[in-house]
Amino acid sequence: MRISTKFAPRKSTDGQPLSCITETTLKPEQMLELYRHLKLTRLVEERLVNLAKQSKVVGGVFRSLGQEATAVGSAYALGPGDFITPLIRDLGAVLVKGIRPREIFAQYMAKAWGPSGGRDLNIHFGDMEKGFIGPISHLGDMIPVMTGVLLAAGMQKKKTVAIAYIGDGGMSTGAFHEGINFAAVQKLPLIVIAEHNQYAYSTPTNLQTAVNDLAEKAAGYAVPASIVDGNDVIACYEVTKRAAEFARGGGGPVLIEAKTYRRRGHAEHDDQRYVPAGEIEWWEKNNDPIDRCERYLLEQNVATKEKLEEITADVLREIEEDCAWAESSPMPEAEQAAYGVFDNDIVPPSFRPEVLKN
Ligand SMILES: Cc1ncc(C[n+]2csc(CCOP(=O)(O)OP(=O)(O)O)c2C)c(N)n1
Repeated sequence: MRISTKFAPRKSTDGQPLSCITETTLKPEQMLELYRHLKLTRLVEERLVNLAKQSKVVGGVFRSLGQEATAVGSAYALGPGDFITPLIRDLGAVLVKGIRPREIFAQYMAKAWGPSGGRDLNIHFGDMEKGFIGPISHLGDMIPVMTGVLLAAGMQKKKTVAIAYIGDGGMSTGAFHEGINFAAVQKLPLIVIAEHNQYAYSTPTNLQTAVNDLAEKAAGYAVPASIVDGNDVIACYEVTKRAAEFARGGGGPVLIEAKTYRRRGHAEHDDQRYVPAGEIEWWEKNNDPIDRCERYLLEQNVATKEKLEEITADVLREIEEDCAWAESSPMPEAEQAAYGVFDNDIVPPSFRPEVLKN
């Protein structure tokens, strides 16, 4: 089965860092929206790191530094009724789906007003109305879960498309293979975004799978595959948009391998001593998704430097406001702990997290 490389990383001829592909149907205002989401993702994560250093975060902080474009560009290609199930590395997709930074801050701090009311952490929550299925595991299990969601949607005659994100490590688990096989047999409209970010915790990809391109695995299930430059937000959008049209039209699942790089460790506690010297610095200097998007917007006269600064200032204002809101939330009361664990409907209104009350 052929792997499409139409949106795969291009080689730079002049040694200059690349910007983004120019073949796009996106309008200038949509490109600026993508840029805003990229900045929001990075700066929300930076704020989370600061909160962790102040001992305000419960549990680890997981970053998508250097690979934000994969989550943002792909999620942006979905319609409002479509679903995602993200990994901890896909905060960008969660924000694109309309989750507010205040929810993320409150959730990471295990506050009573967070979406899970302090019962779980980071992005371990969901929002069915916004099409966000909370992850139960990073390692493959969400592929069969999303397959079930799509099976149910099909039975209800809905034209729903869904993205399940998976890492290079997660793709070596049994759950991944069972899930994609079932989706292929049932011709379900599932888009699997395989984030090839080079490391699974501390294990480099070549030590846990023998294929060079994760896209090769799709052939085992007769699933069409594409390789995309995961650091080009426009390419990620375009390749996912095509996959969504194909899947919605009855073509069945699609696998997209996004070539990218994880610049931080598995979580902030990880000192990355297993990474060869100079590797992270190379990616930071030559292949940062936000730098590339900025260059593109300036080259294509979509925005001026001042406009981009204005967007960043607005993002920072939102973060400031939302972080203050989350910090002002109380911690959950002990007697609330058992409510909502199995069924949100039985949570008395006064016990519901502030963000879920309206
Ligand atoms: C059964 C199980 N074993 C181990 C872990 C710990 N764990 C969480 S993510 C992860 C590595 C995932 O790597 P990859 O799929 O490449 O995704 P990435 O973190 O690079 O985005 C590990 C070992 C877990 N959550 N569940």
